[in-house]
Amino acid sequence: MKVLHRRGLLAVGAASALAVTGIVVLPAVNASAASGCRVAYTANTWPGGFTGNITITNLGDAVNGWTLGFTFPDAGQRVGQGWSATYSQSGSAVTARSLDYNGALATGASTSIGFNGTWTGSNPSPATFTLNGVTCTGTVTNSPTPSRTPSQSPSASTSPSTPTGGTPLAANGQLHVCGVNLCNQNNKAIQLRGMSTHGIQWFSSCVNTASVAALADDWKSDLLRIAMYVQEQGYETNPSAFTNQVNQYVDLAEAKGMYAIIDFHTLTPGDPNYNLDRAKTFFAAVSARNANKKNVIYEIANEPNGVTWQQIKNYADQVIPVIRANDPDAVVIVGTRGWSSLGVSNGADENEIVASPVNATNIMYAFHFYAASHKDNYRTVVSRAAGRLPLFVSEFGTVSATGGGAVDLASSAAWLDLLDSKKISYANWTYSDADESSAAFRPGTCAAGSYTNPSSLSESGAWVRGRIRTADSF
Ligand code: IDC
Repeated sequence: MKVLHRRGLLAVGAASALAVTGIVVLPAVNASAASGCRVAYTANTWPGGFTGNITITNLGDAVNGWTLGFTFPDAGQRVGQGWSATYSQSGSAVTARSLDYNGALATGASTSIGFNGTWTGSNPSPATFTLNGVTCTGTVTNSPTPSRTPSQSPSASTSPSTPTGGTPLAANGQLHVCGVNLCNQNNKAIQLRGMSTHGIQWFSSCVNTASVAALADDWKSDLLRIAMYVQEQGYETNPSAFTNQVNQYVDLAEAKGMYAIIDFHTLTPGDPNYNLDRAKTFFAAVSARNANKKNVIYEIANEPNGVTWQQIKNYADQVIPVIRANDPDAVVIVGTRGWSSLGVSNGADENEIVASPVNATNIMYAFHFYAASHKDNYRTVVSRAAGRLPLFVSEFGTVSATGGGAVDLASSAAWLDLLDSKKISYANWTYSDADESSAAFRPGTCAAGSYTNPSSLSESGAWVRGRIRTADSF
């Protein structure tokens, strides 16, 4: 069992003071064919602590893997040690994900989970239970299967502003930069949350109709970043083939209503000007081909390193007009110094960009982080820079900057909470089954095509999926 938030481990033996028992049945938002659930919640509550027991009954079609969502009255009630599920909490919203052994629930089947918690303020009575995004009313609803369910998060299921259908692309249309934010066609500031491919020269087996469908429908992702390496057996070895491959992935994302970032994945050498001619050729081709699509965002240089901001700016000032000539309204992401750290990894910060911005409108600046390597000093800069520059976290990892090592969930949560609070969009490295801890899937998943099997997810993938599939507020 993994416990994400270990605050307040409690002695269960203290649970003698007060017993509260209740069955919670709440109003419905239903979304898929034959769905429905019933939740029975009982608790022992005493000053400052409580034990919650939840029995989930699946009334709809059989599920293979489930996510239970519920909300506390406010953020004063915290889930501590839990059992029979993987718990995470964001504000008042709690998510419990099934484990390997209890994820399969046939029609009518039940399973029980529980946790110890702490509370201040309001009594810790959870409300609005959802199972795989469908509110548990105790009844079954049959409805046509939509391409996406409207809501996965308990907090959002109570929010009237949440859209009740459609894809991210249908809801938002052509995007543009508005002040420091990304705005949709209604001029509303939005946040896109999604995944990055691994290098498409290595992991094309992980990008196909089924995997992209899983990303849209199971992960509720808004976004697919297409990481086209330029070196390392990438674009430079066969420009037309890689251009075609990228375009094909743009179409896969569009067909599922997701945005697509075309990432010109420069890494080594770190000076993007080394690839300036290739960039002009590539972006001329993809911007002409995709000019009429609304789902494309261009990222012109993944991670500049070993260069000054002026060299990056010089590159951007030459590549952006090539894109604009064909696709004038598309958002463009510009990499920043020090592996897109806003310069922090080189002892600088956003001031050098503010002092000398790229000569173009409708652009955002890339910030990348790896949660186990980049912590408070980076967060301080991002928090401040977010009020000064339009930022897009086009790549982040839950692990170290090597792409491996231990998953750091505490730092990852601190990061995503910050990004959520600033409406900064993000893509996680990687939607692949690479044999490294940053990959969302376990090795062998892509060959097997088992993208929606919960046991295919890595530790990182399970956690990131839980974050991404909460409801959007478009
Ligand atoms: C890593 C991959 C790894 C590959 C390596 C070299 O995870 O499998 O061998 O690149 O190409 C970045 C880069 C991204 C890195 C990633 C992890 O944008 O290409 O991927 N990372 O090291 N910046 C910071 C970390």
